[in-house]
Amino acid sequence: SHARSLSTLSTPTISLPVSGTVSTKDENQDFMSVFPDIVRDLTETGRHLDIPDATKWFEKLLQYNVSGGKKNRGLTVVYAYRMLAAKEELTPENIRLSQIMGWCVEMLQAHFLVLDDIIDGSVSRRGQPCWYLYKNIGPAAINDGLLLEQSLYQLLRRYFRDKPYYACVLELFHDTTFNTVMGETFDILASHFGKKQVFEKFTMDRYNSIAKYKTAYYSFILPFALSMHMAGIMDEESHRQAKTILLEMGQFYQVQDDYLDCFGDPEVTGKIGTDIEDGKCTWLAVVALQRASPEQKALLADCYGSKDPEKVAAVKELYRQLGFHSTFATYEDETYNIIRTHIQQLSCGLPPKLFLKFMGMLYKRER
Ligand code: DMA
Ligand code: MG
Ligand code: MG
Repeated sequence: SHARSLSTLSTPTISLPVSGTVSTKDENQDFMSVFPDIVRDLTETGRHLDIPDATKWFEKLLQYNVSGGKKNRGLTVVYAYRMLAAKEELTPENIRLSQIMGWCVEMLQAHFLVLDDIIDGSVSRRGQPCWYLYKNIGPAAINDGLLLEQSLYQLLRRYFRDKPYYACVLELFHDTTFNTVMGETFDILASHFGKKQVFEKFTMDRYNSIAKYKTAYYSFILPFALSMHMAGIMDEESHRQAKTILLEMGQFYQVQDDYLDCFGDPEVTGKIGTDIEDGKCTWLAVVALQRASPEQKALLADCYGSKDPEKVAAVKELYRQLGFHSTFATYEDETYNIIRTHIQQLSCGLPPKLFLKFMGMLYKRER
């Protein structure tokens, strides 16, 4: 077995992170410096050289979609690995492997985003047009989403097939993808995309399930679980305790995402919100329905899920009237404190400091 005692966890010195990210500038640059090699691995290593147009397209796809985000999910893998692995395991080769694993998570994310933006009819992502709008690719971008997904498995095989944790990691990626896609399904079924309102589905329970499946698994549980496997931490109790906290963090993160969709600054978030237009079951919509008077509910029924800019503005105005700026601020403070308390109650030997660091990064995020 590759399990080892958690009492031997090393505690690296922590330098100050760049604001809004999980890592220091150096760690970020280190991580970025691996990306060109990954692109080369996927596009130049003797494969598909007989179909050069496709290879060229693939390279553009990777450049456009994989490396331009906050990279928090990928950096999480590296950061957590550094903190969890035994000191003697922290060789340059192993750190590099954790960076490649981090890029695999970023590729999974790129794959979801390319497809999610088609589904949601979004226009911008990470400060540039959504990929399906690039050169008017349109629905052909579905194929590109599949390409991004498959490339991560090519990388995993290339770098990890001889590792004892290879099978676990493959299963993790597959299960995570399944959960995320089921989450997108549940999200889509609760939205109405121009159909008549079905507000009965807008409950907090449903909302929490959407956030759990579409966001928490791939954004939080996956990166931590990968680093734990790489560090040889296999015991179920540690994975269970980590998962409980990471689910809470994922839901917290999605509430923020919903708030930023409506009230964030697109210059900072890099994306223009579409949740009201799409009639999404968001945290804002669920809370608004809990509080709305009959007249306000009628306004929502009329305006929510419409592409008409005046109706969208009316919904935002209603959110303001219902006091959403302070409701959200209170939610954010309270939830931040609750999750911190749960982190401090970890009893399996995983270092609370690791999780607290991520909470600090999420709190009051603007992008
Ligand atoms: C995104 O949910 C979920 C996945 C799996 C990408 P979302 O549509 O709220 O995300 P965004 O606001 O980034 O489009
Ligand atoms: Mg979306
Ligand atoms: Mg969103």
